[in-house]
Amino acid sequence: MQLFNNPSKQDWNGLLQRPYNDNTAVLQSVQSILSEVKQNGDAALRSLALKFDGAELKELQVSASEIEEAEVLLTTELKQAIQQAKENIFTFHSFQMHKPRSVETMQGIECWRKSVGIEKVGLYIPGGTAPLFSTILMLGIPASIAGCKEVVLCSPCNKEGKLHPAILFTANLVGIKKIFKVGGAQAIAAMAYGTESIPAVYKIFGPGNQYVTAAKQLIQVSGVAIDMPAGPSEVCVLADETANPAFIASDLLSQAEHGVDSQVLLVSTSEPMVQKVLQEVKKQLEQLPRKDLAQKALNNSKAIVVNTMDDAIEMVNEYAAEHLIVCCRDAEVIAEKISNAGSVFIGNYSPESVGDYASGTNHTLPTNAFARAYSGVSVDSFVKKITFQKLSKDGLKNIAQTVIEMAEAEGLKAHANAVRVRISEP
Ligand code: HSO
Ligand code: ZN
Repeated sequence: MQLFNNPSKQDWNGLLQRPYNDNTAVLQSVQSILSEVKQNGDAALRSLALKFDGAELKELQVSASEIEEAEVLLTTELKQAIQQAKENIFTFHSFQMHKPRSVETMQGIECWRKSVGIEKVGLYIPGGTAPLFSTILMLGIPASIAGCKEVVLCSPCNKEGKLHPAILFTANLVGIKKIFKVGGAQAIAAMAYGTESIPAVYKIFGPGNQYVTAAKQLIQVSGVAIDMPAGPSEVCVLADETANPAFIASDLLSQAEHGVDSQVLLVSTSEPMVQKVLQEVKKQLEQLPRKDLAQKALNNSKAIVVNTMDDAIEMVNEYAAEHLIVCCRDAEVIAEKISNAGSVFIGNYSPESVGDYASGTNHTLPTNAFARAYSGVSVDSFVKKITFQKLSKDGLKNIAQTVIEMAEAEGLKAHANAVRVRISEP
């Protein structure tokens, strides 16, 4: 980690930049995969599974017996942990559902808005170096609370044509019936266009590598929505001299172990604290099985010391982290001043990993400074909101002049007439 001491404000912008990633080459190769799947459907998926996953697949869909087998392969402790996480995530997300409330804007004019679940959604769960079955909880639970009727899950299989048992167990636990052994850009294409066995969906969710991300970017032109623009995962820790260096180091490392392109930032008002954290990072890193990955991520990471807490807060708001951990005196007061972040973890006993797995909040969050304008995934992401209105004859009379006046001023006579014909009715 590189240390920066009191950089001038002019340099902040440069310091806080995420590394630029030119993905034009990726977009091109992904485009050809999308066309292949669009044209050849399941046959394309089978040949791509052979090419990229080394698997020869008869059936793309996971069978009921494979799900049963998966359950036996997991320890009781892991199943209980997943169950506990499910309950907490369910509790937190069910609070996001609200009954429609109707309002009378003028006498006789009633308006309301109702959330309706997106009928068909697709979830992408990466395989790769770590099978992120926790993401199934984060997407599958809000989808079911929202009332999505069809939930499709795609994830890449191994050479034996199998998905990780924890993926199958978790998907089954949250009621996902259609699970397919398809990964990468081809999975996104399949869920966007539909194939003989994979239904087309209206919105696609989930993290993935640069191919998956590029595919999600491209399929939007066909009218399929996506959860949010994605970039590598990141954490920012804001710490003063009261923080615990070992705790902070563990948080920085839990982000760094995700992948070589993970982003880690430490902002502090105390240089001695930063020095202690850097020592601790070295020490703890040695114990990690994924230390090579984590080390690479740390090489691109920064620790910045600033003079005042006000500057520190301004800096973390400018960075707009996916995860922000506040380890400071009066952490709660500081957290109130945060205007840009995906999810905030307050105080010394709120590590990011509890939010990653089990406290209840969602871990699908905006990266790459998108937290300035985007929210993380929630039940809202799985619904669209439809507005309704009902006017009585008197209600229409009450608003008639307003509408006629405006319609005529816009030169739209037919609009005015739609009101006139009704109020002039005997
Ligand atoms: N930190 C990741 C989520 C995750 N962590 C899954 C562990 N498993 C992105 O928020
Ligand atoms: Zn994580």
